[in-house]
Amino acid sequence: MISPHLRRLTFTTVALLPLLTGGKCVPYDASLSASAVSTGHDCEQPGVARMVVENFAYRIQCGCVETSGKTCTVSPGTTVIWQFADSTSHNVTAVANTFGGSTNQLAGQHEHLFEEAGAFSYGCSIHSYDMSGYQVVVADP
Ligand SMILES: [Cu+2]
Repeated sequence: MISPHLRRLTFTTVALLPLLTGGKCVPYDASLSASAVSTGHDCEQPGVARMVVENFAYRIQCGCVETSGKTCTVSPGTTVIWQFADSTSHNVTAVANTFGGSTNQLAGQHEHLFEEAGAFSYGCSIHSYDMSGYQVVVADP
């Protein structure tokens, strides 16, 4: 016979399993490397796309049509969130100031609500050699 304690432990594990594995999106988790984070999924919140800034690159996490690369396509009304997670400070700076930008950040996040259709180029003004040519494309689905 299974002890009540063991039964409760088993129940707890089974009950938590869907929470651990069933979500459509993988929210940002600093304990995971970029390669371990799934991409190309809807984010946990509607109307959001997430990028992680690490290894001198902006990587798509969720909410973009694309699963990788320098272009993130979203529909109007999407808030793009950049999570800073590198060992050095970076920023998000819009080319031609089309949507402004962030301060230089080592941690934390920067977000911008994209309401108008268009292509919005951005990069890191500190490391333009490595971190340029990125864009958010806002297009009707
Ligand atoms: Cu940078």
